[in-house]
Amino acid sequence: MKKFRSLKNQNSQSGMAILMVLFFVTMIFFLASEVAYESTVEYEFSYADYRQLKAYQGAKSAVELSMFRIMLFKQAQAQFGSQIPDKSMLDLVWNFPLMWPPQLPEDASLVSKDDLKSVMEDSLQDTNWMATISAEGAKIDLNDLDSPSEALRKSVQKQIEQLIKNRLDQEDDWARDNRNLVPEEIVAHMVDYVDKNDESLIGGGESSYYRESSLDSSLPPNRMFRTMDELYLIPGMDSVLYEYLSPNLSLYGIRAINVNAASTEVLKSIDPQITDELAKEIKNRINNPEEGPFADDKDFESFISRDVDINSFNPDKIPLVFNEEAAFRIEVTSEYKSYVSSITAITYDIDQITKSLETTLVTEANEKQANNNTNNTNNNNTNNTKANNQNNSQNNNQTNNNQNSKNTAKQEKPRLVFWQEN
Ligand SMILES: [Ca+2]
Repeated sequence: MKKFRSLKNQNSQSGMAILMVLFFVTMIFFLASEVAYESTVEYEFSYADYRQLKAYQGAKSAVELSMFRIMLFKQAQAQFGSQIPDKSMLDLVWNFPLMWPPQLPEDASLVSKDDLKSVMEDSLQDTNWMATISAEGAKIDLNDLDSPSEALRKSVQKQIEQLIKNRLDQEDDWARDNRNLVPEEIVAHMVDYVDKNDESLIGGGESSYYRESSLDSSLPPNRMFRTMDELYLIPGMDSVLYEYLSPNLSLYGIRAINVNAASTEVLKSIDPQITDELAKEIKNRINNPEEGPFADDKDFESFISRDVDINSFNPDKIPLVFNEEAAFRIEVTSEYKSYVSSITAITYDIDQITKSLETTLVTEANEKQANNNTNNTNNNNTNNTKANNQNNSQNNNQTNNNQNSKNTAKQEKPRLVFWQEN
């Protein structure tokens, strides 16, 4: 009986042990599957992060490469600019779009294809990207509405007015919907937005035009535009006008217009004498490989003189430049396993732009001085000669300065003034 009881005890103990083992095994399976699930989820998440990061790093390296191309262009311009008959040849260093992996034309030789293959095999770059560089100086700088140069201030004002007038002429439906729109008034609000005073150009206090806006107490801010979207705050602005204006405007202009890179709309805004047809001819001439971009203002004027009265051309004295691009917009889109990253960056040659503005201001001061001299006329010819001599020597100094700056090779990386990631 005692033996039977101990056997029964033994049985129940081993039953308990089996239960315990089963319990632990189940627990371990449960924990293991949980951990496995957690790690799969974490792996998926980190793999997604990894792919996004790869796409982003691809975009960043494409921006670096684009900045390197701009630096090479500046160096080549400083070193060989004066020796090359056609300076625009150097533009090829920056202006063709670059993509990775590189695409060879169909008829490329087998050797080039093999070379490319071996380069790609050696490369650590496994993202696909496309990088374009465009001339930011081909756009009208909105912040020049408050430029220290009166000529530049007035000319930019006139240019934006002309842009809006051209739009009204071209788009009948839009003009019908906006028949009360006065281009001069909208541009006056833009000037009020940036100039330091509180008196509107079209009369009354500036803030009275912002009464309906919920931000009225702080508007206009009397400072430079910080983002293009601030244009939406301007009274009279709508999305149609914004979409039309913004591609032709910039916040990082070069205090002049680069004619060789300007859009049709910007060309037409220089002078109403430039029609759609003439703007098209100008673009054709620039893109024609046999003739190429305009070398200087003489070349440009002789080309347009067939259709335009040169004596009355560019009445607002908009500073025009031809081979002096100093601000570049870099746009990059990179892709890695369906993850996409885009970066827009703008580089700015502050020295060159400062010099360009300085030249405009000196010319303006000289012209004012010359006008004063003419008004004071003949009774003091000696003074006139003296003043003219002074002006000439100032001009000479200016020219020397410009030449010195051209001779100094730009070794440093271009300066970034704008960076946007998407
Ligand atoms: Ca103001």
